[in-house]
Amino acid sequence: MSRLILALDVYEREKALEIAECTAEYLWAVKVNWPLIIGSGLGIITELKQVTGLPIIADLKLADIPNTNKLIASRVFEAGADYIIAHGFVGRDSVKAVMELGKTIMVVEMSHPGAKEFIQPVTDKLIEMANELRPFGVIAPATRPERVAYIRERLKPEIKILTPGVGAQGGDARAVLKAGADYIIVGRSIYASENPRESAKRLYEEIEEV
Ligand code: OMP
Repeated sequence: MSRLILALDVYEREKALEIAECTAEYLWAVKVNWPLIIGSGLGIITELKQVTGLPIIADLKLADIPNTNKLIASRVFEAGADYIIAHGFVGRDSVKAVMELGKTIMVVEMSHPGAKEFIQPVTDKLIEMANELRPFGVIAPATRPERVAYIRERLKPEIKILTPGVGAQGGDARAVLKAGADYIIVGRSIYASENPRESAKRLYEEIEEV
């Protein structure tokens, strides 16, 4: 099974469906973020599921009070999302509100340089929270394989690690999988390349034997 997740951060419905369809063979899942939802509406989740037959991850990075998280998550799961990404720093009640409705992925550390300011200092606490709540998985930075190894050592083995930051943000796919990631999340290196299908295939082959 593939360990590649496509971050489909385009606005346009047709473009999104076309890229998803031609890369699906090399993917484990498709991740939908705000740009696509803003550009094409929530129905794109349903359509992507039909076209690819793959799990859909709704990357909303929910970070609100439990009731608002619940109001948002219920509609997004209804639209066909298989997983929702939620922030952990808002507290366990907010994460639980999403987990009660469906499979959840919790952010424990982010991939951009600014993540060092506020998120990385509390990663240990977020790992503890994840170990207690047992979400499907956590988000950790492909840009810092040493942090992925650190998180893997402390996280319950059944909790998956999904890592964005490969390619456009500088992360190396093989290095982060060797450090303990279960999946890599890749956006621009696939959807903004000349040939998205070829780029997805190359990445798929690159990580096949890691
Ligand atoms: P590229 O940098 O274009 O490969 O896209 C990365 C994708 O992963 C985007 O959809 C980001 O919003 C997302 N992402 C990060 O880049 N860093 C994080 O720390 C967390 C995420 C995420 O939750 O997926």
